[in-house]
Amino acid sequence: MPETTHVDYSTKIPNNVGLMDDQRVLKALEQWHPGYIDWWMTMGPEGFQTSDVYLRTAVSIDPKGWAKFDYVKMPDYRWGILLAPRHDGRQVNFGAHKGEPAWQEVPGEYRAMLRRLIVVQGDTEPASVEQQRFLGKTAPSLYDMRNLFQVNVEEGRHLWAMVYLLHKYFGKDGREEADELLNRRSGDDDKPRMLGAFNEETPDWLSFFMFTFFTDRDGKMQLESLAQSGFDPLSRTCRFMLTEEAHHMFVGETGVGRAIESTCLAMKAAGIEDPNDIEAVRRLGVIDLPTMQKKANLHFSLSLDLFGSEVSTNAANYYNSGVKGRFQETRIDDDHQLTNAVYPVSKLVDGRIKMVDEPALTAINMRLRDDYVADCSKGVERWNKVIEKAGVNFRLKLPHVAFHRHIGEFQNVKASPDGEVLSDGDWSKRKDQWLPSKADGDFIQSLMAPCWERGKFASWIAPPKVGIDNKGGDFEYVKIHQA
Ligand code: BYC
Ligand code: FE
Ligand code: FE
Repeated sequence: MPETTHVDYSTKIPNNVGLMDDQRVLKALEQWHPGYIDWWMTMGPEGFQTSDVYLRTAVSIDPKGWAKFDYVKMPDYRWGILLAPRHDGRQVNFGAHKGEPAWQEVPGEYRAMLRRLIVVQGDTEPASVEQQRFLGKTAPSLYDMRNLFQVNVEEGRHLWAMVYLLHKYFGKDGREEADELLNRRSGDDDKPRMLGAFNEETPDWLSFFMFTFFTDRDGKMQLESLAQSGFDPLSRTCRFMLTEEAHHMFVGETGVGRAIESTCLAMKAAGIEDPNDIEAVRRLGVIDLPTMQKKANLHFSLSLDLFGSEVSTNAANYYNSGVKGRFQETRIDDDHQLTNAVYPVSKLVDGRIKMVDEPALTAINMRLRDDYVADCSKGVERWNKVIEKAGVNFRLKLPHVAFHRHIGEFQNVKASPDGEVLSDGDWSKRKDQWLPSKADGDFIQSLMAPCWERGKFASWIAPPKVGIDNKGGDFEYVKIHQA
């Protein structure tokens, strides 16, 4: 069967890539499948594998109406391989090969590079599921629990998307990499996940929402850049992943937004005017706004590290080779080769943070990070609208890009959220004002009691404006049958 917009459900692995006629890859994936299920059962959402969850499953790649909703037990979810439609005549749109037909096979000279990018992308997907595996137990509502599980199964599908590329285009070493993707573990001392942020804990629901807002948004930016790839199968698979990614960021933005709303309403009802009166606010069973700011500081800075170094020859090579482009590459008005162009990069010069022009080719990571920061800012402004509307005098803001960094230009400096360079001593004294302290974590943990009654929401989070799939907030999004 040729590639279609319809998804073939007759094979064990739903797909629109004609797996029926590609027995070699079908067999390889069928062999990988039990290991995946084993991973899902041991590292996936703990305690809910037998529950019925109201999930969306992709049934088509038609942008209008690609998903259907129904109750599914997560281990029975139909993880499929879905690529966006092929565009006839698509070209490599940037770099040294600009104007050549897009590649349907992996160019030999870029094989190692492409494999590396696909493995890094693939590694983040199961990592996030591992990080979130205990959260079901403290879900603030059935609605939120369902959203967590929706994100989890889709990250599982994103792993499948990368594993398909490895099996189909990278032969024996691709199969080995696919196996390794099931062997690494988030936070493990011996076999950690590849990128920093994916070895951190997601200890509570506020972190989960911040993670889906900030870190899934890095996912969006990276997928957008890979969707520009001259390697067409990678481009197409990333394009479809992006349709799912929108929901993940929705979960994050509305999750934090609802927590803010609950806090502001409780403050108003109790007549608390000072948002910094943390003790008084916490006594109301809601999370104070300064603590939300600290969590945002943490997750934003960890996510900035995911863009790599501001100045990177790796990034220049990816771009020049045509394997990884810029955000919305084809909409940018320039030569798409960047032979003589420069781009301003924030750097540490003589102990001061300054903008310095660098060759645009080596500043590709910086540019993507700038696009990311702009996207984050818009979301933060929407949170500020919630605060403003409630009449509370407080504003959230993104910390400076030099704050709390572990990768790139600022990894060896200590800076405040305002971008002031600090001595180690000053940093140690003040860091608990800017990052969640142990006491903050303990307080948030104290609010993380499960709230699983239909239509009920934990005190610290407001109900959503609308439910999922036109259902109300009181719909039974998860029928819990605990194992
Ligand atoms: N942690 O030239 P450099 C998602 C390494 S999230 C550890 O500065 P480069 C999702 C780097 O690998 C999106 N190591 O950076 C979200 C290199 O090592 P080698 C995931 C790091 O290579 C939520 C060395 O440092 N997708 O989808 O230009 C839930 C020098 O690297 C880190 C991608 O990331 C780090 N943070 O860029 C679920 C896209 N940063 O090669 C899913 C694919 C750098 O010297 N990946 N290093 O051994 C890439 O495009 C690039 O690998 C990076 C790094 C952007 C990550
Ligand atoms: Fe993903
Ligand atoms: Fe995601």
